[in-house]
Amino acid sequence: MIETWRWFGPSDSITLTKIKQAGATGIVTSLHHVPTGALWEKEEILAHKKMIEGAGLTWEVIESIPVHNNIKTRTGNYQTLIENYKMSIQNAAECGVTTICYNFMPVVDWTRTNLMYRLPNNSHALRFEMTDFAAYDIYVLKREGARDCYSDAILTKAEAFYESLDADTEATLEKNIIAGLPGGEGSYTRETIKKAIDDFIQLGTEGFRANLFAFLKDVVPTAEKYGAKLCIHPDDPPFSLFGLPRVVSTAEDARRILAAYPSPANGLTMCAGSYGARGDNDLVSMVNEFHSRVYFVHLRNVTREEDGSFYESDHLDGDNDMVGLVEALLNAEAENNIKIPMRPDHGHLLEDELDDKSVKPGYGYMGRMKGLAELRGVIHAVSSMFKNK
Ligand code: DNO
Repeated sequence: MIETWRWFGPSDSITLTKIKQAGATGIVTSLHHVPTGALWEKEEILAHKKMIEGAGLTWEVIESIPVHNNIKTRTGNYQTLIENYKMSIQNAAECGVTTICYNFMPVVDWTRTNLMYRLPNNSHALRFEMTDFAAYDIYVLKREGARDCYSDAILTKAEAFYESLDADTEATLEKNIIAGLPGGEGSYTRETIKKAIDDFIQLGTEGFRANLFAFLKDVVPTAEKYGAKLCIHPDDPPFSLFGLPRVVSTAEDARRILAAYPSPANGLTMCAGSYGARGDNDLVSMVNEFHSRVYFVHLRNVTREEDGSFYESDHLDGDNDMVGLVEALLNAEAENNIKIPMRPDHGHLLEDELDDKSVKPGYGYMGRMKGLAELRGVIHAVSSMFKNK
């Protein structure tokens, strides 16, 4: 596997030098300064690549070329945006960056309710708490029909939680949910998110899926022609939020995406933490089934709770079988004669960085370095067991 690290560009306080010292050889990044929907110019791509290579690293994966909401809903200027997307793929591939991650989540990108969930050892993790989300949806956003989306048990807890909520905590909860997290798309106010939810909700699940498949039909031929590999990132979390349709949450969703446009250019990102937030997604069997089309991996673990809530555990802890997953990925590499870029996805906020305001939620240095080191150990151990077989 290729050890990579997500870098947010020249303004990232975790510099390329630090990344190299953490032991990663590859970079995962995007042109974060280019607005969603705009064309990625070759000059910009090459300038970014030069910085990375100047530090002795390689640009392994673009995460992401974001897909504009108008493409997801197929409204407004979506045809122009698709032309830009195709040209961006071509430009990236012609500059030698061929693995492109993207997502097709409606309205909000990855979502958490609590960015400072204290663990027993006093480090902090990211958490999605169903009760808090429901309280926001029902009582703060006051979305029509919101109550129908939750169980009676959650409704009762959400009401009590909302009653106990002070203004500051409510503002933080709102910011966490709708203002956008690092590397995520979409930042909303209460008014703009309501409008976006209305636009997407009326598509329904199959309508939204049809839009994803139409997008694949639009862009996969370009990727194929220029030797690029698209890899769709799953929904995070992998279940409906705000009553919105979700189409990249389960093994069956992934199966349908690959079948919708069977081409080596149409692949998957195995985000272990996203797919793994559902107990019915067996990550090992998913990698075994989709092995030739997994082009990028996020290695992260979660501890799930009964009601759908979860928090991000240590990389080797939690409910997903990380060692089994690494073994399946190494098998996939051997079988297809490829190297798959992996990145330690997120990390806990540790004492040393607690007061550092430049640290992005989930993307500190220490926590990710710890994750990478642990995962590196697993990769080495499992690989050497392969060799000794
Ligand atoms: C969160 C990330 C997401 C991801 C995008 C992919 O940490 O996994 O922001 O990059 O959803 O398009």
